Amino acid sequence: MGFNEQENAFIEWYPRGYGVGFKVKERLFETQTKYQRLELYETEGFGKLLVLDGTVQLVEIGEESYHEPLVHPVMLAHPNPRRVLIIGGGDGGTLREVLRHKTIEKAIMVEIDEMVIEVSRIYMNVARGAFEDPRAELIVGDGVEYLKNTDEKFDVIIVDSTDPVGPAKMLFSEGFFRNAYEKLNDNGLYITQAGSVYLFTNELLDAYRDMRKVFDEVHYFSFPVIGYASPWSFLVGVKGDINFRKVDLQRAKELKLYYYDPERHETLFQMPKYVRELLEKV
Ligand code: AG3
Repeated sequence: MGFNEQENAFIEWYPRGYGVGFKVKERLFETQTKYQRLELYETEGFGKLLVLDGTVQLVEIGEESYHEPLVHPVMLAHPNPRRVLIIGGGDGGTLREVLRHKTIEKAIMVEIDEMVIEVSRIYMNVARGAFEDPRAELIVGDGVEYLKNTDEKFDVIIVDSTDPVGPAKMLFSEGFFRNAYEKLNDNGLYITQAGSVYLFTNELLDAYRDMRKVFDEVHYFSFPVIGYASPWSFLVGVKGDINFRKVDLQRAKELKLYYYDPERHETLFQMPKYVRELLEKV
Protein backbone atom coordinates (compact mmCIF):
# COMPACT_ATOMS: atom_id res chain seq x y z
CA MET A 1 0.00 0.00 0.00
CA GLY A 2 1.25 3.48 -0.76
CA PHE A 3 4.69 4.51 -1.86
CA ASN A 4 6.63 1.93 -3.86
CA GLU A 5 10.40 2.44 -3.61
CA GLN A 6 11.28 0.22 -6.57
CA GLU A 7 8.93 1.96 -8.97
CA ASN A 8 9.34 5.36 -7.33
CA ALA A 9 5.58 5.63 -7.53
CA PHE A 10 2.59 6.06 -5.30
CA ILE A 11 0.05 3.33 -5.90
CA GLU A 12 -3.44 3.14 -4.44
CA TRP A 13 -4.66 -0.43 -4.24
CA TYR A 14 -8.36 -1.00 -4.65
CA PRO A 15 -10.16 -4.30 -3.97
CA ARG A 16 -9.17 -7.33 -6.08
CA GLY A 17 -5.68 -5.94 -6.67
CA TYR A 18 -6.70 -3.10 -8.96
CA GLY A 19 -4.13 -0.32 -8.73
CA VAL A 20 -4.00 3.36 -9.66
CA GLY A 21 -0.56 4.92 -9.52
CA PHE A 22 1.56 7.96 -10.21
CA LYS A 23 5.30 8.23 -10.77
CA VAL A 24 6.77 10.48 -8.10
CA LYS A 25 9.36 13.25 -8.54
CA GLU A 26 9.55 14.10 -4.86
CA ARG A 27 8.07 12.89 -1.60
CA LEU A 28 7.03 16.13 0.05
CA PHE A 29 5.82 14.80 3.39
CA GLU A 30 3.82 12.37 5.43
CA THR A 31 2.07 12.99 8.70
CA GLN A 32 -0.55 11.54 10.98
CA THR A 33 -3.25 14.16 11.59
CA LYS A 34 -5.82 13.88 14.36
CA TYR A 35 -8.06 11.92 11.96
CA GLN A 36 -6.02 10.29 9.23
CA ARG A 37 -2.69 9.68 7.57
CA LEU A 38 -1.84 12.46 5.13
CA GLU A 39 0.74 12.17 2.33
CA LEU A 40 1.79 14.71 -0.26
CA TYR A 41 3.84 14.02 -3.39
CA GLU A 42 5.13 15.90 -6.40
CA THR A 43 4.26 13.65 -9.33
CA GLU A 44 6.01 13.47 -12.69
CA GLY A 45 3.10 14.56 -14.83
CA PHE A 46 0.13 15.62 -12.73
CA GLY A 47 1.40 18.18 -10.23
CA LYS A 48 0.94 17.52 -6.54
CA LEU A 49 -0.83 14.42 -5.28
CA LEU A 50 -2.79 14.47 -2.01
CA VAL A 51 -3.41 11.14 -0.28
CA LEU A 52 -5.52 10.45 2.83
CA ASP A 53 -5.34 7.05 4.54
CA GLY A 54 -3.72 5.62 1.43
CA THR A 55 -6.45 6.83 -0.94
CA VAL A 56 -5.92 9.39 -3.70
CA GLN A 57 -7.87 12.59 -3.04
CA LEU A 58 -6.65 14.56 -5.99
CA VAL A 59 -3.89 15.36 -8.41
CA GLU A 60 -3.53 19.05 -9.20
CA ILE A 61 -3.60 18.51 -12.92
CA GLY A 62 -6.98 16.98 -13.60
CA GLU A 63 -8.76 17.65 -10.28
CA GLU A 64 -11.45 19.49 -12.26
CA SER A 65 -12.50 16.12 -13.69
CA TYR A 66 -13.90 15.44 -10.21
CA HIS A 67 -14.88 18.90 -8.96
CA GLU A 68 -16.79 19.90 -12.11
CA PRO A 69 -19.19 16.93 -12.20
CA LEU A 70 -19.60 17.09 -8.42
CA VAL A 71 -20.61 20.75 -8.41
CA HIS A 72 -22.00 22.03 -11.70
CA PRO A 73 -24.75 19.54 -12.64
CA VAL A 74 -26.63 20.20 -9.37
CA MET A 75 -25.89 23.94 -9.41
CA LEU A 76 -27.19 24.26 -12.98
CA ALA A 77 -30.24 22.04 -12.42
CA HIS A 78 -31.31 24.14 -9.42
CA PRO A 79 -33.18 27.23 -10.66
CA ASN A 80 -31.61 29.62 -8.16
CA PRO A 81 -28.96 28.17 -5.84
CA ARG A 82 -28.18 30.84 -3.25
CA ARG A 83 -27.14 28.94 -0.16
CA VAL A 84 -24.87 25.92 -0.39
CA LEU A 85 -23.43 23.56 2.22
CA ILE A 86 -20.28 21.55 1.51
CA ILE A 87 -19.32 18.70 3.79
CA GLY A 88 -15.65 17.73 3.54
CA GLY A 89 -13.70 19.11 0.59
CA GLY A 90 -10.81 20.44 2.71
CA ASP A 91 -8.65 21.12 -0.34
CA GLY A 92 -11.07 23.87 -1.39
CA GLY A 93 -11.72 22.66 -4.93
CA THR A 94 -15.44 22.13 -4.41
CA LEU A 95 -15.84 25.50 -2.69
CA ARG A 96 -13.97 27.18 -5.55
CA GLU A 97 -16.33 25.71 -8.15
CA VAL A 98 -19.44 26.58 -6.10
CA LEU A 99 -18.36 30.21 -5.79
CA ARG A 100 -18.13 30.56 -9.57
CA HIS A 101 -21.94 30.70 -9.62
CA LYS A 102 -23.21 34.28 -9.44
CA THR A 103 -26.40 33.29 -7.62
CA ILE A 104 -24.43 32.25 -4.52
CA GLU A 105 -24.96 34.35 -1.41
CA LYS A 106 -23.45 31.98 1.11
CA ALA A 107 -21.36 28.81 0.88
CA ILE A 108 -20.65 27.07 4.16
CA MET A 109 -17.97 24.41 4.21
CA VAL A 110 -17.65 21.99 7.15
CA GLU A 111 -14.38 20.05 7.14
CA ILE A 112 -13.36 17.88 10.07
CA ASP A 113 -9.59 17.90 9.51
CA GLU A 114 -7.89 21.29 9.72
CA MET A 115 -4.59 19.81 8.56
CA VAL A 116 -6.08 19.00 5.15
CA ILE A 117 -7.12 22.63 4.75
CA GLU A 118 -3.74 23.95 5.87
CA VAL A 119 -1.63 21.59 3.77
CA SER A 120 -3.76 22.29 0.70
CA ARG A 121 -3.55 26.01 1.28
CA ILE A 122 0.21 26.04 1.67
CA TYR A 123 1.29 23.51 -0.94
CA MET A 124 -1.39 23.34 -3.61
CA ASN A 125 -2.96 25.66 -6.08
CA VAL A 126 -6.49 24.30 -5.72
CA ALA A 127 -8.58 26.69 -3.60
CA ARG A 128 -7.39 29.74 -5.60
CA GLY A 129 -8.69 32.28 -3.11
CA ALA A 130 -11.99 30.50 -2.37
CA PHE A 131 -11.47 30.60 1.41
CA GLU A 132 -10.96 34.38 1.31
CA ASP A 133 -14.20 34.99 -0.60
CA PRO A 134 -16.64 36.99 1.59
CA ARG A 135 -19.47 34.60 0.62
CA ALA A 136 -17.56 31.63 2.04
CA GLU A 137 -17.76 30.48 5.65
CA LEU A 138 -15.40 27.78 6.87
CA ILE A 139 -16.25 25.63 9.86
CA VAL A 140 -13.73 23.12 11.20
CA GLY A 141 -15.90 20.39 12.65
CA ASP A 142 -17.86 17.20 12.23
CA GLY A 143 -20.28 17.42 9.31
CA VAL A 144 -22.62 14.84 10.82
CA GLU A 145 -23.01 16.87 14.02
CA TYR A 146 -23.27 20.13 12.12
CA LEU A 147 -26.10 18.90 9.94
CA LYS A 148 -27.97 17.50 12.93
CA ASN A 149 -27.78 20.74 14.92
CA THR A 150 -27.83 23.63 12.47
CA ASP A 151 -30.86 25.90 12.05
CA GLU A 152 -29.70 26.90 8.57
CA LYS A 153 -31.40 25.70 5.39
CA PHE A 154 -29.77 25.15 2.02
CA ASP A 155 -30.62 25.00 -1.67
CA VAL A 156 -27.82 22.56 -2.40
CA ILE A 157 -25.84 20.21 -0.15
CA ILE A 158 -22.62 18.70 -1.52
CA VAL A 159 -20.78 15.87 0.18
CA ASP A 160 -17.12 15.75 -0.87
CA SER A 161 -15.92 12.97 1.41
CA THR A 162 -13.46 10.12 1.48
CA ASP A 163 -14.68 6.60 0.64
CA PRO A 164 -17.88 5.13 2.08
CA VAL A 165 -15.76 2.83 4.24
CA GLY A 166 -13.94 3.93 7.41
CA PRO A 167 -14.48 7.35 9.00
CA ALA A 168 -16.77 8.69 6.26
CA LYS A 169 -19.19 5.76 6.51
CA MET A 170 -21.62 7.85 8.58
CA LEU A 171 -22.00 10.23 5.64
CA PHE A 172 -23.62 7.39 3.70
CA SER A 173 -26.17 6.36 6.33
CA GLU A 174 -29.93 6.70 6.14
CA GLY A 175 -29.94 8.87 9.27
CA PHE A 176 -27.51 11.30 7.68
CA PHE A 177 -29.56 11.43 4.46
CA ARG A 178 -32.64 12.26 6.57
CA ASN A 179 -30.86 15.12 8.31
CA ALA A 180 -29.73 16.44 4.94
CA TYR A 181 -33.25 16.20 3.51
CA GLU A 182 -34.59 18.19 6.46
CA LYS A 183 -31.99 20.92 6.04
CA LEU A 184 -32.77 21.42 2.36
CA ASN A 185 -35.22 24.14 1.35
CA ASP A 186 -38.53 22.99 -0.14
CA ASN A 187 -36.85 22.66 -3.50
CA GLY A 188 -33.30 21.42 -3.04
CA LEU A 189 -30.62 19.09 -4.32
CA TYR A 190 -28.18 16.82 -2.53
CA ILE A 191 -25.13 15.26 -4.14
CA THR A 192 -22.51 12.88 -2.90
CA GLN A 193 -19.60 11.14 -4.55
CA ALA A 194 -20.33 7.41 -4.27
CA GLY A 195 -17.15 5.56 -5.17
CA SER A 196 -15.78 3.50 -8.05
CA VAL A 197 -18.53 2.08 -10.27
CA TYR A 198 -16.69 -1.22 -10.80
CA LEU A 199 -14.87 -1.64 -7.50
CA PHE A 200 -17.26 -0.20 -4.91
CA THR A 201 -20.46 -1.36 -6.57
CA ASN A 202 -21.96 -2.69 -3.34
CA GLU A 203 -21.36 0.61 -1.53
CA LEU A 204 -22.98 2.42 -4.45
CA LEU A 205 -26.01 0.12 -4.33
CA ASP A 206 -26.33 0.51 -0.54
CA ALA A 207 -26.17 4.29 -0.70
CA TYR A 208 -28.65 4.37 -3.60
CA ARG A 209 -31.09 2.17 -1.70
CA ASP A 210 -30.90 4.31 1.45
CA MET A 211 -31.16 7.60 -0.43
CA ARG A 212 -34.30 6.31 -2.16
CA LYS A 213 -35.90 5.82 1.25
CA VAL A 214 -35.40 9.50 2.01
CA PHE A 215 -35.42 11.72 -1.09
CA ASP A 216 -38.38 12.36 -3.41
CA GLU A 217 -36.27 11.23 -6.34
CA VAL A 218 -32.73 9.85 -6.68
CA HIS A 219 -30.51 9.97 -9.77
CA TYR A 220 -27.19 8.29 -10.38
CA PHE A 221 -24.48 9.18 -12.83
CA SER A 222 -20.86 8.35 -13.53
CA PHE A 223 -17.85 10.28 -14.76
CA PRO A 224 -14.25 9.42 -15.66
CA VAL A 225 -12.11 11.05 -12.96
CA ILE A 226 -8.33 11.43 -13.30
CA GLY A 227 -6.63 9.73 -10.36
CA TYR A 228 -9.46 7.42 -9.30
CA ALA A 229 -10.49 3.94 -10.45
CA SER A 230 -12.93 5.29 -13.02
CA PRO A 231 -15.71 5.55 -13.90
CA TRP A 232 -16.60 7.21 -10.61
CA SER A 233 -20.18 7.35 -9.34
CA PHE A 234 -22.28 10.19 -7.99
CA LEU A 235 -25.73 10.12 -6.39
CA VAL A 236 -28.18 13.01 -6.48
CA GLY A 237 -31.16 13.33 -4.13
CA VAL A 238 -34.02 15.63 -5.11
CA LYS A 239 -36.33 17.34 -2.63
CA GLY A 240 -39.43 18.95 -4.08
CA ASP A 241 -39.90 19.93 -7.65
CA ILE A 242 -36.57 20.10 -9.50
CA ASN A 243 -35.82 18.33 -12.76
CA PHE A 244 -32.23 17.05 -12.55
CA ARG A 245 -32.39 15.90 -16.18
CA LYS A 246 -32.32 19.50 -17.34
CA VAL A 247 -29.74 22.22 -16.73
CA ASP A 248 -29.67 25.96 -17.37
CA LEU A 249 -27.49 26.36 -20.47
CA GLN A 250 -27.53 30.13 -20.21
CA ARG A 251 -25.78 30.07 -16.84
CA ALA A 252 -23.55 27.21 -18.02
CA LYS A 253 -22.07 29.35 -20.80
CA GLU A 254 -20.48 31.76 -18.37
CA LEU A 255 -18.61 28.99 -16.58
CA LYS A 256 -16.18 27.85 -19.32
CA LEU A 257 -16.06 24.24 -18.20
CA TYR A 258 -13.37 21.77 -19.21
CA TYR A 259 -14.74 18.30 -18.37
CA TYR A 260 -18.47 18.34 -17.61
CA ASP A 261 -20.43 19.26 -20.74
CA PRO A 262 -23.83 20.83 -19.91
CA GLU A 263 -24.82 20.83 -23.59
CA ARG A 264 -24.51 17.05 -23.44
CA HIS A 265 -26.00 16.77 -19.95
CA GLU A 266 -27.82 13.56 -20.92
CA THR A 267 -24.48 11.76 -21.46
CA LEU A 268 -23.80 12.12 -17.74
CA PHE A 269 -26.32 9.40 -17.01
CA GLN A 270 -24.62 6.59 -18.84
CA MET A 271 -23.81 3.59 -16.63
CA PRO A 272 -22.41 0.20 -17.60
CA LYS A 273 -25.48 -1.89 -18.38
CA TYR A 274 -25.08 -4.46 -15.61
CA VAL A 275 -24.62 -1.73 -13.00
CA ARG A 276 -27.75 0.08 -14.21
CA GLU A 277 -29.64 -3.19 -13.95
CA LEU A 278 -28.36 -3.74 -10.40
CA LEU A 279 -29.37 -0.20 -9.47
CA GLU A 280 -32.83 -0.68 -10.92
CA LYS A 281 -33.28 -3.79 -8.80
CA VAL A 282 -32.38 -2.39 -5.36
N1 AG3 B 1 -12.79 13.25 -2.26
C1 AG3 B 1 -12.38 11.90 -2.32
C2 AG3 B 1 -13.09 11.01 -3.26
C3 AG3 B 1 -12.79 9.60 -2.94
C4 AG3 B 1 -11.53 9.06 -3.55
N2 AG3 B 1 -11.40 7.68 -3.25
C5 AG3 B 1 -10.37 6.93 -3.59
N3 AG3 B 1 -9.36 7.38 -4.25
N4 AG3 B 1 -10.35 5.69 -3.19
C6 AG3 B 1 -11.97 14.06 -3.05
C7 AG3 B 1 -11.50 15.26 -2.43
C8 AG3 B 1 -11.33 16.30 -3.47
N5 AG3 B 1 -11.92 17.51 -3.11
